[in-house]
Amino acid sequence: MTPGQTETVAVLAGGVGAARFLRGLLRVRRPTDVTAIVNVGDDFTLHGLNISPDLDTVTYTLASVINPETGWGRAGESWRVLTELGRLGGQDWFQLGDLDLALHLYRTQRRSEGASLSQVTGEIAASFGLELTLLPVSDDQIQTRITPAEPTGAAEIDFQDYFVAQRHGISIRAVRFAGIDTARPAPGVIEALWGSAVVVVAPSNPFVSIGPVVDVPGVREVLAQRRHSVVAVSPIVGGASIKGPAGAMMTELGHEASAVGVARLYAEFAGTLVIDDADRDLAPAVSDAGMSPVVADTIMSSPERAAALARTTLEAVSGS
Ligand code: FO1
Repeated sequence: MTPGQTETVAVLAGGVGAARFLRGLLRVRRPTDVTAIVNVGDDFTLHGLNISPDLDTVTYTLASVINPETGWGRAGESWRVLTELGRLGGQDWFQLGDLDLALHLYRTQRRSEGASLSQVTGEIAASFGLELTLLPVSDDQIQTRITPAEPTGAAEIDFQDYFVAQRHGISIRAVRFAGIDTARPAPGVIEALWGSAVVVVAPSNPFVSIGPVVDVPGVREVLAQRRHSVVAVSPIVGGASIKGPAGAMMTELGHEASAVGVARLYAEFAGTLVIDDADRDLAPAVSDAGMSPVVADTIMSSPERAAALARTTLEAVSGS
């Protein structure tokens, strides 16, 4: 460890759960000591616009402009464009509000000028006054693709078709990240993973949020080499996910929907797992799966509770 490194934290992040964890973390760490490395497997193009839902959820949450009811999109949003689009018979299944649309227009324009996703992400974060380092895991395209359990005509569907259009209400058989084999970590990702005192795997969906981050070539390898200082927070509490389909997905993909199932997925690259008070009895089985369990309140119903969880998470591996 080098001087100045003791406080630094890298966080592997999906959307809503990770954003709330990061909001808590920024109460106990200086923003300039934090790097968030965010999933881009959910990214897609709609109306010709480049949309990066997880990056935007993290940005809006940390900028305190997030819609608190949905956990995505802007607070105080208006919907004039979407309403008119619906009247025209356009695609209105994915709710893009007027303020949110401005961000997608900006990102798309900058990308068409040749800016990378990480450059644009930095510009957007700075425009909101954010001081942490916010990075997409890769500037290359990675697309999460879902195979439904029952053939629906299409063998595979896009992630947002599964998640939003079908309200993740169908059983799935497989998840694949198209393009990931040749994707390169974005500038700064590997450096942050090596250079931070602690790496946190946020309480995000292990398959569709953390999967497309750790499967980018090079990422899992770095984590595995320093797994003693990698700590994950279980997104599964009492056998179900706090939000979204993670619990159902674990069962459908042949895993145990519990903190123990999470431990079996993460043990190769993370040494410690924070599990909820409600799962206290699972601590010995988490240990048997190869991760040191730490029991804490993981329900981030307020920024204060999220800050307490962040502090416990960091202490679990650094004693800080
Ligand atoms: N999720 C929904 O369930 N319905 C939506 O209409 C929707 C719109 C949307 C717009 C912008 C954005 O950044 C996110 C949005 N999300 C919506 C959330 C998002 O698609 C998913 O939560 C993530 O991709 C999963 O992490």
